[in-house]
Amino acid sequence: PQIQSSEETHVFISKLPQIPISNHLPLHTYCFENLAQYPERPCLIVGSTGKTYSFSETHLLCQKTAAGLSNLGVKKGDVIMVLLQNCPEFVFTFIGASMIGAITTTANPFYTSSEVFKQLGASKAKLIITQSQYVDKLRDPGQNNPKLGEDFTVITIDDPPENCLHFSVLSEANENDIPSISIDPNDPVALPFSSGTTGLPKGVILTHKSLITSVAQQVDGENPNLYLKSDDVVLCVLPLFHIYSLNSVLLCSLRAGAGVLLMQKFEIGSFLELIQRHRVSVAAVVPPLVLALAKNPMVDKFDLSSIRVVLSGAAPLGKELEAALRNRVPQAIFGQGYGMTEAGPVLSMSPAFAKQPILTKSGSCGNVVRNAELKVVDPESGTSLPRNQPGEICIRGPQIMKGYLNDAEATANTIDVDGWLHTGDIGYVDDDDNVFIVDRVKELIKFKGFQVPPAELEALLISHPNIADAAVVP
Ligand code: 4UU
Repeated sequence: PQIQSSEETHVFISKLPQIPISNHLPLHTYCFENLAQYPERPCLIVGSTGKTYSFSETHLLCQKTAAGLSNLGVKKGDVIMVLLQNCPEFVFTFIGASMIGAITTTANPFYTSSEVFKQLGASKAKLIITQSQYVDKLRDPGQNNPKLGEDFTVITIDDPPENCLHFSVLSEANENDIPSISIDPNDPVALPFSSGTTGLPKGVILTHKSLITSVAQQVDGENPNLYLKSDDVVLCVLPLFHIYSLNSVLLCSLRAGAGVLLMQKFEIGSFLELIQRHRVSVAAVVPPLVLALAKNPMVDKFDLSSIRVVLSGAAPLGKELEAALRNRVPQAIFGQGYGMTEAGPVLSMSPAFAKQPILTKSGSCGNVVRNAELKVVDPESGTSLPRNQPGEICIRGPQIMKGYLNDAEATANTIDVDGWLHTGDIGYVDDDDNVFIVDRVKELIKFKGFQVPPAELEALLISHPNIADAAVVP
């Protein structure tokens, strides 16, 4: 490969100035840092019941859950698994775990039993928080799988089935029982799983520092890139077990003092009804939801005038669909965010969401976030490319993952010696600093924004006795 001096490297940074970031704090302290300004404002709103938790109630329940986890023997550095649809207990558990220095691995409740056990084994979680309807998946251990009640404990947020505990063991604990521990900014706090650029899903180590940095890059500063206000109601229909919703919806809203409307699943009728009833102002969506909003005839029957921001991400969005959506919710600012679990996750976001908005071009994923560097490299030679030339997007900054869990090789293949994380996405930066994604060089397939690692399908296919070999491509 051609050798480049650093002067020749084309590095792109945000148009917004750098900001000081409080990434020395523990994540929960950072998220609730401004609690005293809005203790009684709604923090979590449960879509299905209308039940609302204020910021102070939410904070107290996180503390109680922290104490409850500690009472059950969860210690600093331990991993717990959250296998839940969106609900308040997800939030109490994730933040509560952070308060005792524990790490949450989030998993999709629709996973098959073997998918859950793979993640359980890799993360070594000893405690699972779930719903009773998913417990059967946890009872069917293969020969070498850990056993419910012996090797791991299960807590359900509803009526606990046999050998399981009820969530009240956590939420009714005494908050004074929280052990005093010290948290280093580089301690892990979240362990989502992602296949990255190749192979099977791996644990992605996100530290207190990485998540605080990513949230701050979005919502902090005099002119936040994603301006959220304490009177905003932010739609949380995307699953919190995926980093997009966990970070850009939940953590950003907690930090900014905005309310979060929790929806368990997407169903067009209740979705529209809840937006109307709770006057949702910020909607974080994925392209299939943009499609529903843009094309479903039911949309006309509801008042969506409260929506001021629509953020789409996790998969490419065509210009035609974007235009159709703009016609449907003309008062809203529309833009994209570009994220990747390993990147903390946000690489770029539309500056149209900023307090002082800058308009972006249709089809773009916005500008690189502040306090970070982005470059585009030739995938063959590794040399960095100037504006308007597509290549592999790389990102560097304190927000990116620490590495993959127990996989130094995959980590080294993703984050190079200079600290650049290679995304496996092909894109370019135009003359106005807009990032455009045009292709993907990694194996990953995306379905509705969810990862489908081809290696996983191949392994499943070749486990069939009549299949000698298989290759899965998008
Ligand atoms: C084209 O999808 C995500 C995270 C998305 C996200 C997070 C916070 C979006 C907005 C936000 O605010 O993570 P993963 O790990 O599931 O998938 C990462 C991959 C990327 O590498 C890219 O291939 O998903 C694809 N992707 C996109 N592609 C993500 N966002 C976009 C996008 N356009 N806007």
